[in-house]
Amino acid sequence: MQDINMIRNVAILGHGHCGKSTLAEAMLFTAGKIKRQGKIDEGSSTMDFDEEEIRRHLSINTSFNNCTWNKHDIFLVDTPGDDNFLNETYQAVQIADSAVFVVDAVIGVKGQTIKFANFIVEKSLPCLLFINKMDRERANFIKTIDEIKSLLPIKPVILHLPIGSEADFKGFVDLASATAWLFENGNGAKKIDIPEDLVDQVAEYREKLMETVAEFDDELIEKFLENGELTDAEIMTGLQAGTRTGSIAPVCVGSALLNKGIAALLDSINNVLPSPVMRPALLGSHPVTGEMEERKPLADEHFSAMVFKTMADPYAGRLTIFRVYSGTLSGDSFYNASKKVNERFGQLYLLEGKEQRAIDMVGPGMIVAVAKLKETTTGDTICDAGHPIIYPAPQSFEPVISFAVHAKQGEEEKLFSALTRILDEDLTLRLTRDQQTAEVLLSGMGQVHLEVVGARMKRKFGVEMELTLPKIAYKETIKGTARVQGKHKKQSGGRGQFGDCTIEIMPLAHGEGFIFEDKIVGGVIPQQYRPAVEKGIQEAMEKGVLAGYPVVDLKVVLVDGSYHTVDSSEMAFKVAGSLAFKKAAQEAGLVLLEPYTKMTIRVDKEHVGDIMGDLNSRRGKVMGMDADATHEIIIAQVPMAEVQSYATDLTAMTAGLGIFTVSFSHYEVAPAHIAEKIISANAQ
Ligand SMILES: Nc1nc2c(ncn2[C@@H]2O[C@H](COP(=O)(O)OP(=O)(O)OP(=O)(O)O)[C@@H](O)[C@H]2O)c(=O)[nH]1
Ligand SMILES: [Mg+2]
Repeated sequence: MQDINMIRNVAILGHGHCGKSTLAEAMLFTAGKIKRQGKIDEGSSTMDFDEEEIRRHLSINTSFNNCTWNKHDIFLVDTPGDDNFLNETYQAVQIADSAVFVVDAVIGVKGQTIKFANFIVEKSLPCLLFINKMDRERANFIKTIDEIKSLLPIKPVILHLPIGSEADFKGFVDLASATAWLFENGNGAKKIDIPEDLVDQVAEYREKLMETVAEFDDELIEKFLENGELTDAEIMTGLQAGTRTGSIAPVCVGSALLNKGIAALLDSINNVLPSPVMRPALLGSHPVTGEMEERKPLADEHFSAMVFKTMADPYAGRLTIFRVYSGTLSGDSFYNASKKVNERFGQLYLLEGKEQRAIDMVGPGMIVAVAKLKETTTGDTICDAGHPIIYPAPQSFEPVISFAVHAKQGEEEKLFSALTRILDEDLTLRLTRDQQTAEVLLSGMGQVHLEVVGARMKRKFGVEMELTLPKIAYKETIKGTARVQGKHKKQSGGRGQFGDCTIEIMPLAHGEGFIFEDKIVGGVIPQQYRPAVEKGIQEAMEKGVLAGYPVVDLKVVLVDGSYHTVDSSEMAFKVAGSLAFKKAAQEAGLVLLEPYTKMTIRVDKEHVGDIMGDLNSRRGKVMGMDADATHEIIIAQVPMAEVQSYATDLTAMTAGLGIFTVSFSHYEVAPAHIAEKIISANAQ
């Protein structure tokens, strides 16, 4: 078991396409873990190995790898930057000890950048900033730093100052040691004198660095105020203290694609970011007594770990991935405190891109996989049987978009069994059945998310699914009251049919359903036929009168009728009931009810006006406003029909910054012009 002080567990985060996977690749290559630096654009990346990732040139799943740099074991967690896979990123933030936050020097800070920076702050993750793509045209280091300062809840402090930019990006000055480095072919760098034209700037930024880091240590601040200087070692002490408390984020620079600045970044990971031991002890509860307990991130603590991901591996079967928080695990079983069972396991693995490496023992800070567990699922705490503990499961996002799923003829069963297995892997997917429309709905984080699920099922299980916008479950109800006679009479030779009933109908409050009251006196309709009347009414209600949607929330009173000793039958009374109902509903007047969703939309102040205006144009009603530390939260009720593509629309309106949740709220009468459209569409 290696020294835990030498472990770094780092999530790589940042805006979509900013170069996270390329950076992971460059780090693995620089550290000698891989022989060749693969490329996203050539589909040869170690971290984006999934077929869909290769096809789409983006990360879909969090992927894992590790390398050794200067005797430190660095565990890398490469997260997706696209909103469709937001939950993967969110889970990663919850199990990492620190982050490398990548910002693209060309596009700077965008909505999504802010969103991920908020994750880091929310979870108190110490982080380094890496300004990437310095080699690209229009790369602008200082502008990017200014944007970070003004837009992100992270305080940057420049550690590496670039030498040159765009095609001329050739090195950096390490401000902590006041040394300049020129990139060489391969991954090395050569020490040079600080270029003439940078001398003043270096002095200025080094002074800023000292001033900033001195704050985090009483001794340092005293020394700095007295001497106006700190030694290199003192700068490092202050830098570590400030970074590990999340107060500052040291800035490194480079080009992941050209493998420039990567060795220096790895050095900074080792020198500045915390080991698992430096992270706070984790709090959980005893599964039986419920009492709070804590586990220190030490090897000689009782074993505890959090299962944060489950995935289907084509070779290894179901892989369960967990992060160890305390103690060590070897042998062949652990206790699953969440499920209250002992579970046996086989080989322990480290995940290395698409490959797995067998290991014998694991300890704090490590991200580990085991295959083919029976009981354990995502969110479970696994631990030492003698010292059980349950940690709060990582938080997940709720799905925000739903599509109707259709199978190919005859493949329904195959499709749904495949979907069930995919659901096991992906906690942001939901499969539900809409009772009214009889459609099966697949809900997820975005359209691309669901398309990827489709592609994955086709590849893994050889089954195809088609997704369509779901039908909206409108309903109908009545406005007034009516008293109507329904008579069904047929005489065509032989035995005829005769049923006759008079009903009164009246509206009930929303959500009250259907009430049937039998007020027949003197047996004008014999007892045995009366349930048939009710049945006929209910069938007519289900079929709808106005536009084919079920009629709800009304009361029917059966008040009168007549019968024929020979020709009456249950069937005839059912028809009479149905006729009476249709006529009565029309007389009472019908309206269309439409489903409303409840939405909470979290955006920055700047976008609140736009979002409100847009909600208004979607016939939404703002029910209230709230705010958290950094954002405004709009709570609204909006017709379901108006927000079927809200995930895409909100991303467009807020440049990716907005987050929302959506759930069913209630039914409301649709305005006449909307109802007319729906009715005429259904009449065609
Ligand atoms: N010029 C240049 N291009 C880069 C650099 N780093 C990444 N790229 C390119 O940027 C694109 C996106 O790179 P990825 O590594 O997939 O970015 P990512 O952040 O992992 O993307 P997602 O995981 O999809 O969010 C690819 O075309 C890379 O080749 C860089 O330092 N310089
Ligand atoms: Mg990626």
